Amino acid sequence: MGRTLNITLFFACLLLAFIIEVQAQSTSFDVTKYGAKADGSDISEALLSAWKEACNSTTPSTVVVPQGTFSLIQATLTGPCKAPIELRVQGTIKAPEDPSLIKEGEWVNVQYLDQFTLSGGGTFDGQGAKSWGQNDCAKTKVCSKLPNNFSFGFLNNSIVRDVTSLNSKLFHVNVLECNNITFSHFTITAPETSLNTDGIHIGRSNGVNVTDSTIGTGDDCVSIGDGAKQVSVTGVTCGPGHGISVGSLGRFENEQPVVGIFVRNCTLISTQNGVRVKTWPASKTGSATDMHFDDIILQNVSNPIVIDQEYCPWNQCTLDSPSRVKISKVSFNNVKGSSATPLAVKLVCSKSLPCEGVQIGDIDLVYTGTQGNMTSDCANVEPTFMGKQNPPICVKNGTAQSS
Ligand SMILES: *[C@@H]1O[C@H](CO)[C@@H](O)[C@H](O)[C@H]1NC(C)=O
Ligand SMILES: *[C@@H]1O[C@H](CO)[C@@H](O)[C@H](O)[C@H]1NC(C)=O
Ligand SMILES: *[C@@H]1O[C@H](CO)[C@@H](O)[C@H](O)[C@H]1NC(C)=O
Ligand SMILES: *[C@@H]1O[C@H](CO)[C@@H](O)[C@H](O)[C@H]1NC(C)=O
Ligand SMILES: *[C@@H]1O[C@H](CO)[C@@H](O)[C@H](O)[C@H]1NC(C)=O
Ligand SMILES: *[C@@H]1O[C@H](CO)[C@@H](O)[C@H](O)[C@H]1NC(C)=O
Ligand SMILES: *[C@@H]1O[C@H](CO)[C@@H](O)[C@H](O)[C@H]1NC(C)=O
Ligand SMILES: *[C@@H]1O[C@H](CO)[C@@H](O)[C@H](O)[C@H]1NC(C)=O
Ligand SMILES: CC(=O)N[C@H]1CO[C@H](CO)[C@@H](O)[C@@H]1O
Repeated sequence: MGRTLNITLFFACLLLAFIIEVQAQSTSFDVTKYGAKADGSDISEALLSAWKEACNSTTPSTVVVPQGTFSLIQATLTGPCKAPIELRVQGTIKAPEDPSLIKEGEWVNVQYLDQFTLSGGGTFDGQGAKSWGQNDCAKTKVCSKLPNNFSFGFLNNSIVRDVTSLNSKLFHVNVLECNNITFSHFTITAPETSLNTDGIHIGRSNGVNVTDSTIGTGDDCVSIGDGAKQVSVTGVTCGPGHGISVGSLGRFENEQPVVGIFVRNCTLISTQNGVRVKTWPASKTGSATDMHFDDIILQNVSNPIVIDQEYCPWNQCTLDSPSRVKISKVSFNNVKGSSATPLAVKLVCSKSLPCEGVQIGDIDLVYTGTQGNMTSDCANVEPTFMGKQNPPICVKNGTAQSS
């Protein structure tokens, strides 16, 4: 009996040792062995060669960009690969200053992979400062084709951690058609004046977590587009920028529903909005449901809590007909901090499809300015209330207003 156990134990240990050995044996592919030099010359080819060999490896592999500053014109890293693959960036990778050099789509494209990891503590520098000047597409509707920093497309079970994205030319990160992807300890930095540099944009994906990250940018911190399902944003600090947004929705035909958005324990500092759901008026049909905003701290935020179904920046649309995007099951709970404008809460829903199942829990805001008392603006919504609200929300008398 004891002997059998011993033998079993022996084999178990052997197996464990073997597993540990295999895991540790991630084969390393260093780009400098493929001709990459930290001297300003383009490493596109070296990176691609290292990637192709790593991707063909039948055991887990790691492509390493070591310490140093490397120049990269463009990279498209495509799978499927034969085993899990990691891109470990320890140094800094710089984009060309001139955006016209980036020919096909995004600057760094990672696509069609299962078990991909991006890590290493390094920095991707989009060198966007020059592009922002050229890009006034928010105002003019004419969006020049500037590249995003990153596109993560068609990835399953993947992780992006411990990297920094600096000064992207357009969106920092575009997440499209991914299943189970986590961004953790991810840092995004760009100035408030950089137009349309959304931090992380998530669309048509199922299972996206953004945790313990810091995002400062000129547009939305995290924006959640159509077809986003089961998205968790936790422990994220935003600012400057436009806050955490679902939408805008309803602008295009055949948008997929948004389902299951959980924004928890986030801090927004000096952002234009706090937590927001926005849809276009006179819109195409769509829906957004099961969206929850809990434990949010706001400092000097201009519009702390927003549902806006008349979202129409720069007068690009008419307000004649209402939004046809149905919003339901939304909750705001334990939201506290300071509002930089007196209109602290705006819940303006569609006349043709009023919001349903809106729950308001504890809201504790203070207005830091001098233009009167804090107010709320409500339309086509009848929230249920729990706990305490300051300002009072959707009450016709008292300090709050309703339109
Ligand atoms: C991929 O690896 C196999 C061995 O596992 C090798 O025979 C083949 O040539 C490699 N293909 C490429 C494109 O490197
Ligand atoms: C990702 O998962 C989807 C859904 O299961 C599957 O269709 C697709 O082939 C997977 N992609 C990769 C690269 O494994
Ligand atoms: C995503 O993760 C869930 C839970 O771990 C798993 O059941 C599902 O198969 C994963 N999706 C893909 C496409 O791998
Ligand atoms: C995201 O976080 C939630 C809650 O912490 C967890 O249930 C889920 O499995 C996570 N998804 C991924 C893709 O890691
Ligand atoms: C909330 O997020 C902060 C980071 O902003 C983190 O330090 C803290 O542990 C988180 N708290 C909980 C309860 O998750
Ligand atoms: C408040 O936020 C605005 C941006 O909306 C910023 O310009 C201003 O400096 C901030 N004030 C403080 C005291 O942080
Ligand atoms: C602000 O609220 C206080 C107390 O509710 C009220 O006395 C005062 O008139 C209000 N001020 C303005 C400008 O509405
Ligand atoms: C609300 O105010 C209006 C006039 O401003 C008044 O007629 C009405 O009785 C008030 N309702 C309540 C519930 O105080
Ligand atoms: C150059 C390019 O492909 N830009 C795309 C970046 O991502 C945005 C949003 O997903 C697209 O609208 C652009 O076409």
